Amino acid sequence: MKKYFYSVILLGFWACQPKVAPPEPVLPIPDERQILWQELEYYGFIHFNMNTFSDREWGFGDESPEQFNPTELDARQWAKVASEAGMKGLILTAKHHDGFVLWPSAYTEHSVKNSPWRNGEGDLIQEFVDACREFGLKPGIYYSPWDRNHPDYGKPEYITYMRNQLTELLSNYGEIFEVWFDGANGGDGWYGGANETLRVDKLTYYDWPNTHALVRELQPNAVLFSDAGPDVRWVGNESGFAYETTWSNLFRDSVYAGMPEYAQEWSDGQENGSHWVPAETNVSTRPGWYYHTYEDHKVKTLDQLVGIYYESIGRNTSLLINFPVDTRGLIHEQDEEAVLALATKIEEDFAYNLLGASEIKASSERGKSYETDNLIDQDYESYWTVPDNSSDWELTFDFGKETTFNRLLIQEYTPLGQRVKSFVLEKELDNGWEPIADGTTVGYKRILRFPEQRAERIRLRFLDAKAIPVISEIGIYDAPALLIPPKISREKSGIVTLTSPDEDLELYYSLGADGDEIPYSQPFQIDEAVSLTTFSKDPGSGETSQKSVVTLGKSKALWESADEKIIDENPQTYWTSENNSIEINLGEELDISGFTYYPMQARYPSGFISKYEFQVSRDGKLWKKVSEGEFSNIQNNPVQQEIRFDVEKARFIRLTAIQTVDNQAATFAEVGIITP
Ligand code: FUL
Repeated sequence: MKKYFYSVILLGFWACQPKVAPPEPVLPIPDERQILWQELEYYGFIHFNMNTFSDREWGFGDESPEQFNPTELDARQWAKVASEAGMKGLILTAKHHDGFVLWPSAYTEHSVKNSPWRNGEGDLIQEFVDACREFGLKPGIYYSPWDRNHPDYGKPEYITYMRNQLTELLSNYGEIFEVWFDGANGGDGWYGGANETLRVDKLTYYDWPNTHALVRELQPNAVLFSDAGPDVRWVGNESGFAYETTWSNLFRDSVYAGMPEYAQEWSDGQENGSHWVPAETNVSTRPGWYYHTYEDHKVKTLDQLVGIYYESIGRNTSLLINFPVDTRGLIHEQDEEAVLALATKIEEDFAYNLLGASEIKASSERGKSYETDNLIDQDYESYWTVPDNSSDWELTFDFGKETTFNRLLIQEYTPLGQRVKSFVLEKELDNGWEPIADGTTVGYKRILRFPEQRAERIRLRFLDAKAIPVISEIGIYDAPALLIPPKISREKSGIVTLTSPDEDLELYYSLGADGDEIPYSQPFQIDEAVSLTTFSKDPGSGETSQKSVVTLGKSKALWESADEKIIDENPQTYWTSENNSIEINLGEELDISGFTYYPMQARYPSGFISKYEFQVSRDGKLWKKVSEGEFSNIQNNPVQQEIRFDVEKARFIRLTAIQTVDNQAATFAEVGIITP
């Protein structure tokens, strides 16, 4: 009898706690190492190697180990800055395209062991991993498959060399969280003295399946990065943004590292992609990846970095921000200041989830384990979802009082696959609901920014998905406004206009290093080259934005060329030259010490100049070649290129494309001169 009694109680208890099965996964899903990686979200890149000393972006491979000589190298400083900036890991360029290696490899003489640094006794990979571990960061390794130094590059022997080096890197320094394989190959190089152009078949030459298997064997927990994954893929640009629709799914077998069409066709993933290969957004604090003194004033501003944060982490990718470590061997003070300011701002933006104080109602609940409380418990593992086959995917949040907000954050529970295809956030008005913001994919994290709203009740509706939504976290925030410097635009005539997204702000500018601060009221004329400092001020609080400093060249008022678009001061317009060359009449004889070339700015650009020749003339008849060379890395990073030379007198200039990246006719968005 007693036994029966207990059984009834147990049965009753069981009946009150109905076990509801979790939703079926929607394939593909991440594996364990990808799940751990995605939680890192934010980590740093260190570009520091031979290029730091040769002042290049892509070394040719003929550099001497003697050149590598940092004076105050301190990997602990890198790790300290990265951890204070909220990063969870750091990836170091162990070997870049010039082939120089930062550890005493047994397989090459082109290494720190033959450099003056630490009298040839140094091992920078060791110093780097020790520093990372001391500051709680995960260390990662960048290794360039393209090697412009090695005599065997292009032959099967080089693959053995590459694997020997990877074995050193991945066996001797403890756990590595990410191995970063670069897809670049620009062709020519020193190659042990052969000085030739070698283009390998990127699909087959590196025998990726076996190279990947080696990495897996030596570092089973590391994720492998390349355009094609297999674990993490490139976002397709080096400007720091992902696309509004970003799937972690990819038809991986159709992609290989360095394939020319990758950026245009594959980088945003595919809804029905066969494999889970999430994207990583990589971007530098400056235009270049390596340190150049001439970019000291081009460190990204706070509003640029904040934009990058929202358009990368906020669009279902991780964020890898690069530090171009300087010739001392330190992260430059300005880059440090920039990333710390970003960390403070992001902390402010997400300081308080307003949904914590709201009453949440879901139109349909799946059962106790999947209730709406899970959405705000800051535990990614717990989630809210609805019964199978339910198509009622709506959540209402009641703040209980009028509340101000301007951010929405959503996280899908990706171990069950990426599902959401579209959603809308609405607020309640007296006569119904009004949309505030909408989006397409969500993935690991999606953040929307919108103008300040006030409402007592809001609702989030998932409109379309591959299967029932499974949502880990939702946040509504009220991020404080960011005071940003004015936007500067200039006309060919030299007229400069300052604009601000916020009409209430006062704008100021000054000319030259010690110019007076002038309140901006109307466009002003600048004829001669000068540095222009601008900032905004909130008249209410008296607070000012960061100062922005730009160098403006001599005005182009007198200039003439085949097409105005080359010289209209607007890099968004461009001109295509069928003979790959443009001439500009400067209208007067000037001393010039360099030129600038802005490549075409578009999602699908063409005709970037990769090899150039630059000539000057005083009379338009007799021409003198003053510079020739390559625009390294222009394909991945199409920022303004600056070339300097000894002062020349010129009234006419001619820029010729000897080669373009895609062999199409050369395009020119803007061309300018540098004056001494
Ligand atoms: C590119 C390289 O060519 C650049 O030099 C840099 O290392 C960047 C992160 O990747 O493909």
